[in-house]
Amino acid sequence: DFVINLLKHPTFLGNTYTTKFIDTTPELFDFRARADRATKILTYIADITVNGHPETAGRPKPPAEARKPRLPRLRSEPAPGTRTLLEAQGPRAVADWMSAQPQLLVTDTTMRDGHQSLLATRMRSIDMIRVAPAYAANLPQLFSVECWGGATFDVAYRFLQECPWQRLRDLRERMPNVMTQMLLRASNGVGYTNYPDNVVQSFVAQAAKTGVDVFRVFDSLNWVENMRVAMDAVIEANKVCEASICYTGDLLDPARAKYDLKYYVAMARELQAAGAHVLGLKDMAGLLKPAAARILVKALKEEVGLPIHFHTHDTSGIAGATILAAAEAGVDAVDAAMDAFSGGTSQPCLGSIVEALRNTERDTGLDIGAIREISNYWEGVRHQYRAFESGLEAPASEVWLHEMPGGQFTNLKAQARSLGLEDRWHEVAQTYADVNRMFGDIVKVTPSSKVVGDMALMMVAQNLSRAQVEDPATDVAFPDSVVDMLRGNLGQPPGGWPAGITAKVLKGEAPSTTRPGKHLPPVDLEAVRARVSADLGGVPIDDEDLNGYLMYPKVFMDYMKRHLAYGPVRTLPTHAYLYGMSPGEEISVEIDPGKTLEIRLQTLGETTDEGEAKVFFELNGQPRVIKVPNRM
Ligand code: BTN
Ligand code: 3PY
Ligand code: ZN
Repeated sequence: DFVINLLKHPTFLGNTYTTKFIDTTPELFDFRARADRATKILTYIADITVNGHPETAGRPKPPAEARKPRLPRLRSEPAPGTRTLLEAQGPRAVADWMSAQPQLLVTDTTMRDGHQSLLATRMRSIDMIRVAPAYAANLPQLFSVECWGGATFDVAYRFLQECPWQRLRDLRERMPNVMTQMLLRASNGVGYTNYPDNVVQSFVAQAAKTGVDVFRVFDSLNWVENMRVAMDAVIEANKVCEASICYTGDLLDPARAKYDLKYYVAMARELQAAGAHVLGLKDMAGLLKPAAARILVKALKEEVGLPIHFHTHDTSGIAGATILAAAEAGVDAVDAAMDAFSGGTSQPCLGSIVEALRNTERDTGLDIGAIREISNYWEGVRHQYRAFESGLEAPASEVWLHEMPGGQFTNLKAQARSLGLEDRWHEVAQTYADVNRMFGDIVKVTPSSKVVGDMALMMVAQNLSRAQVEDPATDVAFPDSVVDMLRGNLGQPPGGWPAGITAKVLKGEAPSTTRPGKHLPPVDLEAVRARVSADLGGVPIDDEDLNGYLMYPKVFMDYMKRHLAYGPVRTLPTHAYLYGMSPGEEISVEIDPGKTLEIRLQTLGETTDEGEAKVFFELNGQPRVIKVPNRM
């Protein structure tokens, strides 16, 4: 029957989301798998209408007027842009073109880091796809649109019940002239652990094929050795390899000598030698100060000669100043988020950067009117996700204490809240800094940042100080992620792992110091494909699915099982997806190109003694009744 209780299971912002009920009751899906797609979608709407979406329960609601963000009008046919150049002349030509431009080139991060950093990565594909033609038509001078990778891959399957590959395909089709960009965690792919080399290679090849043009590749410990497999795969695919230095520490602070100018220049040279087309300068926490940016950008330009693409976060509130300083020092491209998705833990404000540089040597040439229209659309979109706002109210210089990446900050705060540690947040921040020093002062970015966060939360929860943790006489149960990292499974930081803490965590086991991918046996891709297909009752598994499974086996399987039950829910408007419908409301749902469902919710019926609620719809003018369990 219909008594499926997925909505009752706990969902967390972290990686602990499970769908046990599905796993333990697979036969429930046989019934729904046979239902047609319209029935599946109606069932989803009915269920959300009656029971609410688990992720919005108890969270603030969007304002009533926020249902229909207004799309900009298309000003012209898409003019040739960076993608046109890449397709015609290849990635080296793109890099040379970048270096030759006087204007500051701009990447819009709204569709990836913007919502990853402000809305826990919850933006749905439909909200991106609808506005993509406006980017192509009205902002063809953008360097790129960052719209894929990082946490978006996992969250799409896990929380949004949609296929990340389809998002990419749809965006690519609607933005044929501007380069798409993704964030790739090198050997960690878009996951939290090192994958076998052939999995990384397969993933990159598929991403290139489906539609990624620029790959920003980084390693969470700045270990170039661990970046080569991913970089080579990008180069092999003839796409732009933007190999990145992660910025940490403080260039101007003699007490943080580990990450000094020499360190960054040497790493940049290594990346250049490894074949990078563009040098990424990835300041994931927003730590680079304006004066340091001037020195660093100038040195990298002089010593390396690759075009430089600068990425930062505005957690401190002064990242805009750093961008302007970097622009003065000759940086070639910068990241910014559309105004409505900027500031705070996200990127600095795109429109304001454009205005600040207008009529200067670095004038971006972007149309501010077009930016405002697109940002107004994003403003309406953001309102719909009010349930996922972090409530961060002001800039915080504390970022220079803890050095948390913008994408981790709100997540860790939510994790702290779920552990009852919210009122001890400043202790968490201090402990995060202590843990960093205990691990030898490392780069903190996914996944190394998650390890530091896990350790810090554990210490605050158990009232453990760094001294106690390091004391061989105190017994400490270290989080699995810490054991894994000190075993060498994320790779090596500059200078290696500190011997004392490593010995204590590993209890004498010898750590590995070689590249993890060297020991991981290759995966038999076709065998995996056959097994996954069989486990799903013979559903065909295409290359995109296979690569999704390889990154996140369990998340992918759970997604597929829900997909068989609920159909293409990605096509629902966001308000209906998150809140269901109200009596009298009508929506259009394009489940396939040209195949549109007109759905009207008539009334909500009573709940029977068996606990089933009847929901009365009109589907393309025909009455339909759907029964769902009332769990409220
Ligand atoms: C999530 O839980 O965050 C995403 C999965 C949504 C599952 C949907 S919610 C409505 C429908 N009824 C269920 O019991 N599960 C699906
Ligand atoms: C990610 O890896 O998702 C990041 O955003 C790192 O900055
Ligand atoms: Zn970022």
